[in-house]
Amino acid sequence: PFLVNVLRHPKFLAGVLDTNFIDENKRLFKFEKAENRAQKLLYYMADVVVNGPSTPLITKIPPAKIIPTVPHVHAHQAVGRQGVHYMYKPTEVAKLSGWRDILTEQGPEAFAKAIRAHKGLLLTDTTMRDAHQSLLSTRIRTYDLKRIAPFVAQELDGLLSLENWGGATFDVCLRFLHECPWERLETLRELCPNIPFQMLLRGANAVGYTTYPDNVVYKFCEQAVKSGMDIFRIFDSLNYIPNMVIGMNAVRKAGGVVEATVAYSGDVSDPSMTKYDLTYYMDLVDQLVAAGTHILGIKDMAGVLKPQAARILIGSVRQKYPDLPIHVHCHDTAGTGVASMLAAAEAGADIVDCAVDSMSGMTSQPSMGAIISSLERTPLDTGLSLAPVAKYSAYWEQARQLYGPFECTATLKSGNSDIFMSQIPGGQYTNMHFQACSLGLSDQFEEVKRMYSVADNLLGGLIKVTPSSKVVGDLAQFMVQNKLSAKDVQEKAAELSFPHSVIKFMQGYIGQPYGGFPEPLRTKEFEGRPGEDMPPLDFAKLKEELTTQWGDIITDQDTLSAALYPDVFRDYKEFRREFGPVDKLDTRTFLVGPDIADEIEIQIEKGKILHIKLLAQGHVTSQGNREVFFELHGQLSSVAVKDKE
Ligand code: 3PY
Ligand code: ZN
Repeated sequence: PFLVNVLRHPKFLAGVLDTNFIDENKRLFKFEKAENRAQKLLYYMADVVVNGPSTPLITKIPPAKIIPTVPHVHAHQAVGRQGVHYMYKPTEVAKLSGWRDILTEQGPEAFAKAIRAHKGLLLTDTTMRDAHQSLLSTRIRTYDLKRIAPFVAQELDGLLSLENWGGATFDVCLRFLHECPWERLETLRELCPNIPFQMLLRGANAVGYTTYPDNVVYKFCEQAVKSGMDIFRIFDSLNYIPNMVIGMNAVRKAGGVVEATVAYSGDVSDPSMTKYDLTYYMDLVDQLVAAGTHILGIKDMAGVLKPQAARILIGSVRQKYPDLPIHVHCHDTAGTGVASMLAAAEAGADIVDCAVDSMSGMTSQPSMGAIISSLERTPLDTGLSLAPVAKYSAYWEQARQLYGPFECTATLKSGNSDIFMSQIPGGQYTNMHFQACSLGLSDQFEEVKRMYSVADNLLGGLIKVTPSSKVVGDLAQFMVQNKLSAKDVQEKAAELSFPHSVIKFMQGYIGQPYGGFPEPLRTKEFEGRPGEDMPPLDFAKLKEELTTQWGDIITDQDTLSAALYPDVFRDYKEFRREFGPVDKLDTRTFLVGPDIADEIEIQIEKGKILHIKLLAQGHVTSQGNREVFFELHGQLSSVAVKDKE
């Protein structure tokens, strides 16, 4: 079977095999006997059935018993009721075209020029990243992404990009989904070769929450490009340029498209809000242009960029930089998303972000179908038609029901314009709402929202996005829990044991805030860029250590995962060693296990499908084990698991 992978590899097909092939493609040679993997998966299902979910479920909504219908595509389908796997034939790959052709043939500068020269409004689809980060706690699995990816490649090939990686997805993949984020990226790339992929890079924090040594950021970007990433939206949570420049240089060196991004807070249409005014933003834009960004991103993470503010800000950038492609991102928390994106487009934005209809709205991005239809037969017509969008949306409407345990609508029923007061980023808004409301403390959410802006003021009025938003949120919650007013915090600053994130911020660990650190909380330890003095990470040594530790093939991708998230990576490896390739299970089975008599299909590799039926659970033995009976390919198979009850 692994031979088949090798034989289908593009480099192999193109006949450009060299002596480095095995070394660069260790993933292809990484295999374990199918029987072992099958046994581990039975053990996983037995454990979930006996002891409950392996990943914490957030709501009480069960995953629906549904197999989302994949709209028809032309790719060759390996037949399977659930484990549909698509494999393009080389002739089919050749037929696909899209914006990625310009990028791969002519490079980032030409790509940026082509965006600017394009007449209609271009769209980025965030369904595969920010939409589920905001609505479903980032829990969408590769399994469901890869089923729909060929449809997107074929039917939505006019999209400028698919945002499908980065932000919180990297961490959540490893930590909660027990799957490899690199494998996700590489799989999607294979299935969708024609549309550019886009990711969110947190500047010097890469896809983490803290500063890493510079060489980790460089190596991360280099590998991301190798694994198929194209466009990097780079931001810093304080708009601290030195942190962003690290990311920008790393992306440029790796050959990716640099989309340096201004994170937007405040309100440029309100003359009374003076800290983050138009001059502040234009000054940032000047610096990012000078630092050589290919595209300028404007990122409204809380959904507070009102239409009038979009006209002012984007209009000013467009006027000053006629050749600069502008890409705008927002959340629809108040419900102003579509209006703001239309205003941004009219003021000169080239690209705006949206999510497919059934994954749009509220704390997610505004609706793709709404934007497309609003612009039909206008000079900004997107050229995309609603028919495939409707099919794509229908898929996600069904697939979303599998994620009931993470569904934000378990508590959140509508948008809310009070976001203009609190300015909480989309994903954080959903999380905080969950936290308060699932404890039956809806009133407390009102208090936390109010306190969020009080905390923000105490901290000097920050740009709020991961991780600075966490600092503000943690302080707000700390104040609510301890019944502290702003005055209490200021007067008792020396005695209070502030949350860790607040202390780290005050010490300068996430960067320098615009306007400086606020008194009297200031406890700054050092000036300048936090990563400046960090010694480079020795990747060769880490890879060797991991290889010794796991006695296994460790890829460069694994080494990067371990560099970014050492503990999470260790847990991931342990989990997979015990339970096997759980990413191959359909989502319902992964989350809650099969019901008795359910017939499960698991495609553990191309052309190899396991047919499994859960038969019964036995009694607990004196050693505390419980036997679980399955049918595997019609044969009785039993697994004993420790009953943890
Ligand atoms: C992230 O950093 O993950 C974000 O989505 C910020 O908006
Ligand atoms: Zn966002």
